Amino acid sequence: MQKDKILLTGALGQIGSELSQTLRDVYGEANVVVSDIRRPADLTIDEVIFEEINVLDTQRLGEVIAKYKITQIYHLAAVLSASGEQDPLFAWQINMDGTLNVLDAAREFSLHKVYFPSSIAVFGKDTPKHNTPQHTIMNPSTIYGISKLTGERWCEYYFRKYGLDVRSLRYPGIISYKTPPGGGTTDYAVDIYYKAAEGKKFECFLKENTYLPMMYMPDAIKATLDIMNAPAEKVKIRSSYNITAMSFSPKEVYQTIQKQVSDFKISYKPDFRQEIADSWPASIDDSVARQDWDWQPDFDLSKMTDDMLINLRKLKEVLV
Ligand code: AKB
Repeated sequence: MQKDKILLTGALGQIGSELSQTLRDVYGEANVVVSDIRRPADLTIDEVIFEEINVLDTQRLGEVIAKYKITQIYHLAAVLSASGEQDPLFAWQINMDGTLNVLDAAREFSLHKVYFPSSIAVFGKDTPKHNTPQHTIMNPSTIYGISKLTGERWCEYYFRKYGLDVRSLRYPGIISYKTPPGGGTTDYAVDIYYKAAEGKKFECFLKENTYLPMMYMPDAIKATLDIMNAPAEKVKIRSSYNITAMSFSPKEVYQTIQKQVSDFKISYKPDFRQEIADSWPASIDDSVARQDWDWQPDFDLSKMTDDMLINLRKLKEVLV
């Protein structure tokens, strides 16, 4: 049997940085090609196979697929919700044209599988806010949400029309101590831990009672590998699956951190991201993913907080 060769686009982002390491551990370093729009200055060449790819450049994408005989793509390159609102046309181009270029290349080169990350941003103000079901009214209001929902529709279309094995998850906010997120509405939930570990005050850009669905990075990586490795007949939804692990507000995560960092201080200064957060679900029903391919998260808010603070403190000691 041919060994899988994996290409990640947008691999230097929050999820890509950790997912690429896990994929390299699982599939072997020689079988994972990491790509992003620019090569990072601090990359040691022998460690990682890195290729510069702008996902808008179809020729370059094809060259890399052919060069390494790629069989699977994890297409992570995207502009997130808050950044997308600053330059909607650019976000649309990267998120939409980039996705279509990847789907089309996957068809042209007969790839085995494609992974497309979607988001809770596909839901909007008309969506039921609590325990948002798998199938419901969507109507997203951000360009990020609109592009992710359209991407989901294209994924299902490519599956039905061309038999392309596309799999996808609607990520909630992802929290990690390794790589910071960039340009999202849920980014506060990462930053708050960094500030607490650094002994600094935290100013939150969302109101204290804004509940959003969230997940710790190890669960996000586990969910991604679980769906990609599930037998094809178990993956019944070919647009994208709801997944979640917890739901909390800024006040609740602050209070959980404060149990360990008693002098930690927070203040609130909501900005344009409040409107985005208000249009998203407060909590998600992921029972379909649990039923279809046995999805089950390991971390809740308190377990994640313990792990985040332990690791951020260790990192701080290393840096001091
Ligand atoms: C964002 O906030 O834009 C992302 C997401 C929920 O997809 N973290």
